[in-house]
This record gives sequence, structure tokens and C-alpha cells, in this order.
Amino acid sequence: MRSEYRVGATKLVLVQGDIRDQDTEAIVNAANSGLLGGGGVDGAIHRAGGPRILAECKVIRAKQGRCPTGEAVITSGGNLTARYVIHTVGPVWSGGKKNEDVLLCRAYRNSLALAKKHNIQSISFPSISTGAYRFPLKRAVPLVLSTVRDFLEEHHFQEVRFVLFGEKAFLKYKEVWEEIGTAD
Ligand code: AR6
Repeated sequence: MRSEYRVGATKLVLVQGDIRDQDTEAIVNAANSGLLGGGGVDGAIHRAGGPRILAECKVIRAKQGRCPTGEAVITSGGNLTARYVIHTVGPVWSGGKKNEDVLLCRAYRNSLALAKKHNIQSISFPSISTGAYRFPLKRAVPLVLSTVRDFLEEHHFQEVRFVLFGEKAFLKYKEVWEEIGTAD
């Protein structure tokens, strides 16, 4: 399943699929602050991308320590089709009173800003924090899509893609985008 929209000159795509298979210049990893791999999207990206990504993450760790929640760092894509992986850390859901909403939006915004800094034209996002970190999907999607929409009103990309693993997530993103996204 796939839907295409526009925000200004940027193509916004929602697709059901696997983040590892995307042909955008960058893909985003839902990492943890240790940056040394994990389960879910993180494990899948490291397995598919090979040891080069982990080696670069270790260099970043040695230089700056852990990656704070809401921040993002960049490595190459190793063996992936994507040239870069942007590793960002979403918040762990703990009831909604620990600034989770703000931190989730920050993870998307900082990933986009880092992509811009590296002159990246196309980028794919997974649904950050809504797996192991248990951020409720229903609450996350309007926050995420309005954050990205607002960023794209100020900055242009060729394409921003959301890659949703399951049908339920895909349909939720589609429903919300059709409510809050800009019309063509
Ligand atoms: N492609 C796209 N989406 C995926 C894929 C995939 N290959 N695999 C899972 N998803 P999660 P989080 C979906 O748990 O909640 C890791 O251990 C999944 O269905 O990957 O941010 C890290 O190291 C869910 O909707 O990320 C951290 O410790 C979404 O991606 C922690 O998990 C995010 O699920 C981060 O947890």
C-alpha cells in the first residue's frame, strides 16, 4: 500500500514496507541513546547494513558519548541502498508526563535538520518510539505528521517517506495525513 501527497515542492509518501529496502538517500533509525544497536528497526538496519555502521556509531560514541533523547547523528549506510543512516532516539513512553510529546517531535525535526545539513534530498522514516518504546500510535501520528509538515513548509526535499511496517500503522498515518496535511 502506498499513498503520495505534496507539501509545497516536496513529495510526501506513505508506504507499507520495510525501512531497510528503501532507495531514499537516507533512512532514519529508531535507535537508543547507546547507539550500539538493539532490536526492532535498529537491529534490522544493523543486520542489513553490516559492520561498517556499528563501527561508525562507536566512533561517534567515543567522541560525544550517548545520544540524548530527541537528538540525531549520522553514519554511512554500509551495505544498504541508502547512502546514509540517521540515528535518532525517540522517547520511551512513560504515561505522557515526561515530555514525551516534545521529545518525539524533536527526534523528527533534528533528523530532518541533520539531513538538510548534509544536503540529503530524500529520506525515509519509520514510526519512531511506537514499538519497543510503547508510545501510543494514535497519539504519535498527529504529532509526527504536523511536525514534519511544518518543517517542509520551511525546507524543501525531493521526497520524505514514512515507511510503516504494518497495515494498521499505514492506515493510521493515511487517515491523519488526510485530515491535517496540506491539500494539493
Ligand atoms: N521497517 C520499518 N518499520 C519497522 C521495522 C522495519 N524493518 N521493524 C519494526 N518496525 P521499534 P522504538 C516498526 O521497536 O519503539 C530498539 O531495540 C515497528 O513495528 O523498532 O523507537 C532500539 O535499539 C514499530 O511500529 O523502535 C531501542 O532500544 C516501529 O517500527 C528501541 O528499540 C518502531 O519500533 C526503540 O524503540
